[in-house]
Amino acid sequence: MTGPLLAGIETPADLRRLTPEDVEQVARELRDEIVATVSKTGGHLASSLGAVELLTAIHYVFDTPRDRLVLDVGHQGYPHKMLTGRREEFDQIGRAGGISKFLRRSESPYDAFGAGHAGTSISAALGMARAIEHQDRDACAIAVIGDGGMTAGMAFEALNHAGHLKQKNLIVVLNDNEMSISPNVGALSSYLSRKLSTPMVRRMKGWAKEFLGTMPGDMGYWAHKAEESLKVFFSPGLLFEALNFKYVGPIQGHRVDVLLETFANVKTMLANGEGPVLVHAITAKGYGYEPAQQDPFKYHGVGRFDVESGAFPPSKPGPPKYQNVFADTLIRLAREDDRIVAITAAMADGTGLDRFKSVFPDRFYDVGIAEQHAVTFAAGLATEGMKPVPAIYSTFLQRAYDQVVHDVCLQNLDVTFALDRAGIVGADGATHQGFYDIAYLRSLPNVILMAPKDENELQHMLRTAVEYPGPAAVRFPRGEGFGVPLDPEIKSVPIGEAELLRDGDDVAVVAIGTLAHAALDAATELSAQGISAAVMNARFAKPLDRDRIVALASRCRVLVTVEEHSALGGFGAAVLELLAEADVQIPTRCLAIPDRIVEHADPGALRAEFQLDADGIARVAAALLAEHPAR
Ligand SMILES: Cc1ncc(C[n+]2csc(CCOP(=O)(O)OP(=O)(O)O)c2C)c(N)n1
Repeated sequence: MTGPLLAGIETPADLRRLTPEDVEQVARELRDEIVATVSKTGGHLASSLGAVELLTAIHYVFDTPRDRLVLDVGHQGYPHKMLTGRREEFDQIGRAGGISKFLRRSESPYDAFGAGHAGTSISAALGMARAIEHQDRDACAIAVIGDGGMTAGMAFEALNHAGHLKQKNLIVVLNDNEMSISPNVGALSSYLSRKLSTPMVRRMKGWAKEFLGTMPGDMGYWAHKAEESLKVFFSPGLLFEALNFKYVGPIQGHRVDVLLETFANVKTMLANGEGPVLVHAITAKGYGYEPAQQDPFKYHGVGRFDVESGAFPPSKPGPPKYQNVFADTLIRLAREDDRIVAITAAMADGTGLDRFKSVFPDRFYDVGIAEQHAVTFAAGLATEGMKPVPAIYSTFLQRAYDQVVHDVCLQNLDVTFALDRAGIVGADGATHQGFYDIAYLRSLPNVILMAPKDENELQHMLRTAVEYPGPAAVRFPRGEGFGVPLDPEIKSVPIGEAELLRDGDDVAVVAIGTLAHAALDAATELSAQGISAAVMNARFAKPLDRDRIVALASRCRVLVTVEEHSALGGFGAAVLELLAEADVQIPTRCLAIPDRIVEHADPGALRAEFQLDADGIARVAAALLAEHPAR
């Protein structure tokens, strides 16, 4: 269903051959095709629709890829992908072997910088702009960042540095739709908001005129002056001008004519040495597709839907999602203990904490896309005797590593980290995989780290973590639980205690997290082959249950560890360290995510590929046993 103009665009050079009037038509065709395709593939709909005109105009006016275009997060990049030679592959977005939902340098020379996490674009573009200058090339770097992305501390670090350098070939385009995934939060967001700069400024200008009009002499002139300075004072530009940026805006981000003219002017400004420039474009998330524009939150990341009505297929009743069990449990615990407060970094919906917010609005904090601040804010709360629970995806807590080390663990503060999306994430791919948290946490002092085998154990572990007086983390996966019954009473788990789920004496399978279930199924398969397998649910990656693991390893012939985490520095590595230290010699295989980049694919297929399913575990265990028939 590719439109006639779009069909002729293989690269932005083809776009540049069109007339400015045609560019509007290209934008319309892009929008239709994005809606039609995403309705079948799923993906980031509303953000991409909101950036259609912006990205098309940038590719038209600037000479990409010579001029470097850096998109923050990359989730709004679908129009960019379609204009840069990936239209044919677009229906495979997020599928195994298909193009990524975010940006990858390996995917296209037009993806100047890989993305997936928010807040990085200005730093990267500044680095590029600087390199271009070092190498005496004639080009610029353009960062496109949302008002959500702008809440990331890194964005300000970069603005500060760019302003200091007075980087002449740098453009920052602020794509301001007042939305993060949910409505954006923060003082900056209200500062940027038109609500401040229109009716209120008008009222203030009126008062000023009235007041000055009562003054004698040449006050008409001064009234006019005052009006002007009020306009500047309340213009969102002041902040950026103070950081040495030339501020252009606010402009209407869906008017192709306005965008083309503005970017052409900005190009001239750069040529005149007036950079860095910040272009403030006002856009509407979901623009041009009525259902998404009405409810951009619902259409931020979508599955399949019906284009005509905007309706999603009815969700099949299934087991509860981990995030919801987490949030519901936290609500129950918070009813008992008013020291508990919940913190999210712009993921109230994804973490389930929107439920907590509706029950305890005063004990809920959305800090914006600011994981570093979230962690140190939690640390501060903990110093005063509160029990903060930052719920942050495993992949996003990476951003706040030093805060975890320096502010929480070294001070042994009572912070509970709820690490959602730990393990394989599926369509979101490499940037979002939760593969490193065991490694990055277990090396830290004071922290305890657990992973539940199912949603019922998640409840108990959350209580354990909250009651533990120091830093504690619970990692749990994306998606639905197993549908196991949830114990009505939430009991804490003894710290560092593993549980033997099944006894056996040939093979010891020691699993952490939800793969304990696959390990149990593997044991059933092995017993059909006459192999007796014990299955242990380790529960804790730190502290390990030394006694139980050593006892089991001492009486079995081979050992297999299982985890949905990187093999390097993970749970299996911890078990090997323990066995070495305890002088237990046992042939061992560690099943884990291999040391390579794992792209988007179906989670089940990836588990099978890495032998992290029942068949794989059974196969590895049987082969290991065959290699070591006697001990
Ligand atoms: C470090 C980090 N934290 C959280 C996220 C999850 N996330 C993806 S998009 C998004 C909102 C981005 O909002 P904005 O930059 O305004 O773009 P919009 O979707 O509104 O166009 C968030 C919070 C992320 N990608 N990276």
